[in-house]
Amino acid sequence: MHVLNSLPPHNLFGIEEQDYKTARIAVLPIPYDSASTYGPGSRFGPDAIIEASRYLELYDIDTRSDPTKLGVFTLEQLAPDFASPERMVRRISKEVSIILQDRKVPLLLGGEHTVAVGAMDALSNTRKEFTVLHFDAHSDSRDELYGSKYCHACAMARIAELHNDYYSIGIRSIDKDSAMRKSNRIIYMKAIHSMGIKALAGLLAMKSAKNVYITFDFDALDPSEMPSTGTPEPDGFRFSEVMELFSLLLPKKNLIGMDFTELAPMPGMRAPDFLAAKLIYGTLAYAFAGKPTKA
Ligand SMILES: [Mn+2]
Repeated sequence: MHVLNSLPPHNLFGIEEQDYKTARIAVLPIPYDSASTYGPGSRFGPDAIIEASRYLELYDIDTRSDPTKLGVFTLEQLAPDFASPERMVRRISKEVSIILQDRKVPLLLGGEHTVAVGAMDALSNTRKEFTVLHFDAHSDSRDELYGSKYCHACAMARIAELHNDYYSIGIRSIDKDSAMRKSNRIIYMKAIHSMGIKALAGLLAMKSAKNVYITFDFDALDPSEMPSTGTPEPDGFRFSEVMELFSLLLPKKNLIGMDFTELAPMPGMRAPDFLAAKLIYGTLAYAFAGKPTKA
């Protein structure tokens, strides 16, 4: 039965009629945060993003488009596996493989950053050439933490084992061993401040493959705009800087998948949840709807 005057349905962007068959983007909500160390709560992230996204204006001013017209289908939430993070990663990999076989672009809503490892496992099986663009305050490059190789602080170490074409962008917290390795795959926030967003876009456009995968930890953003993360770190990206970067970079690239992780919503605080939803919307607009219009 259809309720007259109902609120938007509870899916990403509150889309009235979802159709998996024709959808280009498949959204997989993963309420999983079992391996967090400092502040848990990112298991509530997918719900908070979806809730906020229902109230988003779907017309994007900058690209003069409505990216939901691509077809965005929100799948059921993936049940967490509490037995082991390794099994959870395998479960995610299986789901993402199905999405890829169905020729859709996976969009994962975390949950903690570990969920990205599952996506990477599935993508590396496709043998496609692609570059991972990793946005984060933390390098997440520890081999293990507290005896676990599958924790959120080890996500990039695992991803790098599966796929070594990646850039970690916006880093401002790193363990000594990882820093000493002096990887040219790490782009520190300090360097970004001095080169500026346009130069960063140029650098990434040049250095990355045509296909890109975005793994976006919300703590890449400055805590003043994005306080709702388990491990906030000062001096991050502004929302507008990320959008500018994506507007310059993504129209030149082919976005093959993405995950947005580590939003740990704070009760009563709606702005960060809304920002997260809008950032995802903007990513789709620039990646799929085309070039921004001149200001
Ligand atoms: Mn992080």
